[in-house]
Amino acid sequence: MIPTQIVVGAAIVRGGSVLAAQRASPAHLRGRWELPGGKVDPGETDEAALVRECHEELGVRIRPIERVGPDVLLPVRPNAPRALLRVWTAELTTGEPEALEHLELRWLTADTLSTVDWLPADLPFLDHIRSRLSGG
Ligand code: DCM
Repeated sequence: MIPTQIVVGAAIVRGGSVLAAQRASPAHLRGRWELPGGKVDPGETDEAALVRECHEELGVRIRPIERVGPDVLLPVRPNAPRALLRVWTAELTTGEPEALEHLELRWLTADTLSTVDWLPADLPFLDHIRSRLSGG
């Protein structure tokens, strides 16, 4: 059986905003926006991967709060395993996010959440995130 690669994303919420990050690479994703995160390593829990990826990409410590939305199938790439995106809301515990691996970071409110060009796999999570930003 071919294993499924799990990819995790963090909806880091502060006040009424969520942090969006603009990808630098690979070339076909450059300029698109995502919830920061990445691949879960073998033997690693989803939450540990979320904490590790946010430290590597943003230089901060976060605390995952709760899973939001479904498992979303990532677009299939040639010769790549099936991959699913899972998202958690999270809060910052230490540090101020820096774009260590991204082109730009932006704090988006419920009203501005749809103003950036999100990766397609992140789109199904936006309504869940918006309702939390609106206090729902
Ligand atoms: N990915 C995504 N949305 C996210 C995070 C990642 O669609 N919020 C995708 C982009 C890559 C794959 O998952 O195709 C692995 O991400 P990374 O390259 O960051 O490890």
